[in-house]
Amino acid sequence: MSYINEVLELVEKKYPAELEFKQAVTEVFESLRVVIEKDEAAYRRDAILERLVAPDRQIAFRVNWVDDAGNIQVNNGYRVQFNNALGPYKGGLRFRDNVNLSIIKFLGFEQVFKNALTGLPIGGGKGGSDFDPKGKSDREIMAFCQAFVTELSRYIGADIDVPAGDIGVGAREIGYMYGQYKRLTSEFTGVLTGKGIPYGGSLARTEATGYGLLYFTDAMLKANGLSFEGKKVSISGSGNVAIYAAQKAYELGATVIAMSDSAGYIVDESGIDLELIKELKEVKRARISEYVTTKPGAKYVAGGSIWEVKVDVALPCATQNELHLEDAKALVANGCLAVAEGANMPTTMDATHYLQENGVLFAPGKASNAGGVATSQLEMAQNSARLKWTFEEVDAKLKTIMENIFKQAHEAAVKYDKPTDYVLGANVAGFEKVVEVMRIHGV
Ligand code: NDP
Ligand code: 2IT
Repeated sequence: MSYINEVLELVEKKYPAELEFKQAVTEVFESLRVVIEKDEAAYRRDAILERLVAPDRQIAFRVNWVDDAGNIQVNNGYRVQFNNALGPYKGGLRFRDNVNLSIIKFLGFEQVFKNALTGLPIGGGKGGSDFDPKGKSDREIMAFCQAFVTELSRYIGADIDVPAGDIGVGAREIGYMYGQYKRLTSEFTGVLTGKGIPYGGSLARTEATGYGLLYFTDAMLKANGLSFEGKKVSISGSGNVAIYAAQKAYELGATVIAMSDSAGYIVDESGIDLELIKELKEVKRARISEYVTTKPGAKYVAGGSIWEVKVDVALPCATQNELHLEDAKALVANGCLAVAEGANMPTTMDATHYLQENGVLFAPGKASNAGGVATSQLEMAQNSARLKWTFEEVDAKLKTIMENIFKQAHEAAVKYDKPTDYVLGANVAGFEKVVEVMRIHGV
């Protein structure tokens, strides 16, 4: 049996219930066949794939906190430190009711290759909790964040493991977690990124994932003789990544006509009013359905799939497995030119294959959404040097990093005779960097 199949079987046997983790491993390993099969004996001898699928360590802990009614609440907390070949573990924290070990492991596994693609010295990790921030008071959020970090603080550090935000974790949560970490340790270091600007955060980190997605996609479109100018765009989600993807899409001359949250989507053919979305989502923490009360010309569809909307470019920026085969068929039927992932693994494998087979340019998240973590590393660099770069400086570095990631994915795809297969290109380019250093470090 081929080495890749052997390790895929091993993963199936060891972790039968970890659906998302198995999906992420399968997707990466299928791309790696072209590389591994050229030199199978050496990869097998060094147990490279077995070592890549087993995190360095995975930490699971209990989080107790007290709600506003005085009741004790109990949640699960996780931090999976996946691989630190290239630098300290780095990756976000997700607070969402569906969080489990499989989701955190898939995110950590992806993060290893994503972080390698940035070219910056960061390893990969991920964490989070099944705590559901929806409907919680500000005090409850603070209480949870403090309890979570009280436990997490044992395992992290500016040179060990540096968490950041992800779904359900933004500037407010990072602020409460940083405050508690500081109280516990007396340290003022870059132990978390995505910090507020007044206490060590980097300018442009808030915008970075969305902007970076657009820089990558713009590079991909241009390499294929296309551009954003005059294009219609749909963006799923209306959180951090989606909002700043939309902002940069407008700057590049496109019109964003559809956005969503987990309850439904809106369509505004005249172009979504982004200031209104920011007010609803960043200030009021309201539902996207409220958009149509201010904009009666727009339409709200409860449930349903945003991918039914006819657009030139689709940007899934919400969550994993949100774009299915049926959605891919609808996009192709409507003449969509490109799909670029702002979220992690938003497109199912069969949907990805369908899009690629039907000539839709496809940007995999581990390449196209790497701008967030890249700018987190720029925040770490500023914290270590105890200085602050301007917005323009950080944004310029981000743009260069994203263009370089596109170049690496493109060149690796060309090398293996599949010039527009950026999934293959990104997986191979990230893998090669991590494996080179794993070998240097020995066992
Ligand atoms: P936010 O919490 O800011 O926003 C998440 C958005 O996605 C919300 O609009 C939310 O809607 C929606 N959403 C969440 N779950 C679902 C679901 N099951 N179905 C439909 N919509 C859903 O998170 P981010 O914007 O930070 O993250 C979005 C994605 O981008 C995630 O996959 C994350 O891993 C990825 N990512 C984030 C980075 C970052 O720097 N923040 C960096 C790289 C990737 P609702 O309000 O209804 O919950
Ligand atoms: O998925 C991701 O890359 C993130 N959530 C950002 C991680 C980070 O450390 O900034």
